[in-house]
Amino acid sequence: MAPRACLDRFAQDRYLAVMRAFRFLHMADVHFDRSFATKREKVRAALRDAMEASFSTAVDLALSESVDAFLIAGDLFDHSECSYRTERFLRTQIARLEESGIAFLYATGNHDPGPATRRISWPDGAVLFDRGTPRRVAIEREGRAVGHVTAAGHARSTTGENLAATFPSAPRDQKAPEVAMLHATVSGSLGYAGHGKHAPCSQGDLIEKGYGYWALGHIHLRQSVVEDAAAHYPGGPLGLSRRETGEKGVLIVSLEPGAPAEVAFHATAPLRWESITADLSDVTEWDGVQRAIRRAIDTTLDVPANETLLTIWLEGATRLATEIRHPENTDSLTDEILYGAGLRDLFLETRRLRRPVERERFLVEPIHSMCELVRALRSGDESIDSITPPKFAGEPLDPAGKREYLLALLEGAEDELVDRMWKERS
Ligand SMILES: [Mn+2]
Repeated sequence: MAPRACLDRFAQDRYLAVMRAFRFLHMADVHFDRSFATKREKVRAALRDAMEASFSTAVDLALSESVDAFLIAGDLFDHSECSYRTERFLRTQIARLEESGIAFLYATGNHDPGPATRRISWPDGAVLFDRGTPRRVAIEREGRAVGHVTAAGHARSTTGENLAATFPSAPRDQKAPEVAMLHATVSGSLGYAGHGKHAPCSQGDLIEKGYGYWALGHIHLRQSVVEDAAAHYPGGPLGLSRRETGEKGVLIVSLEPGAPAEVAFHATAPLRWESITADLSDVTEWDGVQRAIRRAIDTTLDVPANETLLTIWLEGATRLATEIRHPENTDSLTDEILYGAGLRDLFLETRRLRRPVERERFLVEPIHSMCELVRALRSGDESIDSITPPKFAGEPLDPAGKREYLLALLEGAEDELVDRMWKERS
């Protein structure tokens, strides 16, 4: 094995030297010093460790892949303060890159705009883009340019202007590839509706500039956003909440002038969030509840339990629905399943549980009219905006976010209504 591996390595180095491929690691949305929303302190500490572990695994990868540059497309920090521990950690990691001649480039995002990053003592070699004006830097390897990166940062926490449109067109007839880096909201990307419109731009804005690759950040869902050009969101190197499920990591990109970018995802996160459902239909006693949940875990979770922070959506109609929803019962059940299954963390979602109801009760007034109203709201026949308060928990929400939230609340509302109103009648 060893001689072959050496030969491959040698061949690869020769290939790089001849073809002048520009190879880099693309990361975004690390959100260092994030406060994680889980009530278990041990889990919060584990997530913090996992964030550093994922970052240092990415640095290991950059070293073993001999990339030319390490790119971070914004939101390296969760907020404008950087903890002592994080600063020390980052400086150590950037020093490891520098020792291997790998350039470190970081463009700020909406969470860590301009002034925040200036408080940190960055190593001399680190290249920061913390202003909104695009700047182009050459990435050199052994004295010659192997690629160029043009990037801009967010100077303030709210940047409503189209920063991508202010980028110069990529210079033509260059021997080395041209890369652009930006923290931006590209319209039409998966999940973009739920995001603040920070540095909004269109896919066309990216295509027309002529770069070989756009290293994007902001949307945490890994994806290629443009069909006719290489423009990618890597997602974060660690899931930050129950909504950010699945493998998390970084992209290794290889780029040659005039050729399509080669983009490979590498998982680096040691912990992950997952979400599954457990059907409790017709379950009538507590043992049955426990068994149904364990069965759902055994049959649908295909990753190691001790690396998983799991959300289980309990579904179906059961006479125990109200009992299960009682916080004390939910907590006891959570603890039992969590330790029994050896999970890292567990959240039981009970909102979709229903009590079994006899359908004829729906036909009795005023229950019937109430249920019709809920149905009309859900189907869009009745405007959901008419029952929407302007703010939720003091925060203004965009219309799409409000609608999504209210529709989630209305899930199973008919059964709930029948259940409550019937009791009042009898
Ligand atoms: Mn962001």
